[in-house]
Amino acid sequence: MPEYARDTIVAAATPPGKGGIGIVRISGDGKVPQPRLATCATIRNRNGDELDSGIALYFPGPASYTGESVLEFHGHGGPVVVASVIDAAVELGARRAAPGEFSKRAFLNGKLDLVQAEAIADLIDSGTSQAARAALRSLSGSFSHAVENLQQQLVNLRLHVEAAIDFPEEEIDFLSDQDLLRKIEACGEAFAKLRREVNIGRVLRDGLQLVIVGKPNVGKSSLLNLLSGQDAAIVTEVAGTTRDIIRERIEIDGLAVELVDTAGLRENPNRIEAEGIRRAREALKNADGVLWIQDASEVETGELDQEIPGEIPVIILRNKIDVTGDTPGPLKENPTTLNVSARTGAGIDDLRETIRQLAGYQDLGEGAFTARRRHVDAIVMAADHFQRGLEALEKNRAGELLAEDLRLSHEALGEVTGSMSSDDLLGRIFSEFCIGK
Ligand SMILES: Nc1nc2c(ncn2[C@@H]2O[C@H](COP(=O)(O)OP(=O)(O)OP(=O)(O)O)[C@@H](O)[C@H]2O)c(=O)[nH]1
Ligand SMILES: [Mg+2]
Repeated sequence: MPEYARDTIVAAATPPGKGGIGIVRISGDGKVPQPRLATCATIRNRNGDELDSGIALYFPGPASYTGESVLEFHGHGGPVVVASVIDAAVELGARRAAPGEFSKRAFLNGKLDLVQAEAIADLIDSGTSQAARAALRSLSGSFSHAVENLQQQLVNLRLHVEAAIDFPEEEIDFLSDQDLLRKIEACGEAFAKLRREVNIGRVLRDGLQLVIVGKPNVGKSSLLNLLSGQDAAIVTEVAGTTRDIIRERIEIDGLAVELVDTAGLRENPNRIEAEGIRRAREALKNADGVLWIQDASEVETGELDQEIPGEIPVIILRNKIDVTGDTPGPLKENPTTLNVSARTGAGIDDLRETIRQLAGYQDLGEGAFTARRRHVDAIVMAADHFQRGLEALEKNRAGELLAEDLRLSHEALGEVTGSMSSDDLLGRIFSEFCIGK
């Protein structure tokens, strides 16, 4: 685990600006009031000049947020007062804390793992009540436990394999070892479950990014406007109206959704439209789902299929059914197809329901926790190593290769909780925190 300089740091723990109270937090060493007792205090600078009066709270380490001794001064919440208290602490030898430095110390002192530290930032940033609840669950360790359980399973599996390799004089047939096969199967299931949960967790944190695509004039911008309840995008009967990417954040039952309206995809566009189409393709790469709008009154040629990356779920919307007279709502599955009208709003409630299902989080109910893309990446990498190990076992009966892949898989999971982490990664994570947290 990386080391850090154990100097004393200071920062305002309350936001800049005016407020009822302003809290200055100091972490390090020093002479202090009675532990965990609100003590009336006057803050003076080195010359004895009075700066503010309020309450001092002392948390002796290691039972504190950072794991070090922490002193908090709760004074008046004005930017000048707070700054003068911080200046006085700096005069006395404290250093101004970098963003997230208190949380980073908490991590380095083993008070929190990385997932929990990130959950603090996510809780502060959460945009919906669902996201806040899920961040709290990550903070309380639900996510970390799931990762650690899987790591433990991988270790058991590896011990099993290595014990077998250690007796090379015996002919080992891994594939007929029922106990081993059971352990492998359990790991595979745990990976599948964790991947599902972490994908949902990422959507809860970042919102579901839905990209609206289709040919020009099919009603993409009309749908964006309808779902967002705003006149966000220009709608005209001219094909090729939208050129820029237009993003609107909406909420469906506590689920944050970012709708992305794009230029209609077609052959031989003019130059401006061509740039819009390039951007539409770019947006598709980061999509969690695609709303593919078709004109119900026209025959769809289906060439858009090639534009949409294979693994992204697609909802096909046959729009303008007010013209064709089709029945609104679900038409078929695989791919999910719905009849709608962006003009009358017919079938739009069914669309909302379909989007909710796409996010999948209601299946998890109270179990959902927040996750970040870096967690998803690490878990996918761990699952890939595991898979590769299994293939080696099946193809070459190579226990050694499996053991090595299990080790790599375990290591990749360690990046999630931070048991394996670099200074670089920590720097990136904590620099996104606010100062004073
Ligand atoms: N009758 C009917 N007309 C619709 C419906 N949805 C959109 N339109 C009309 O279709 C035309 C094109 O709508 P837009 O929302 O601009 O379509 P678009 O797909 O964003 O078009 P581009 O930005 O040019 O690619 C407009 O005249 C809309 O009023 C619908 O459900 N029913
Ligand atoms: Mg448009």
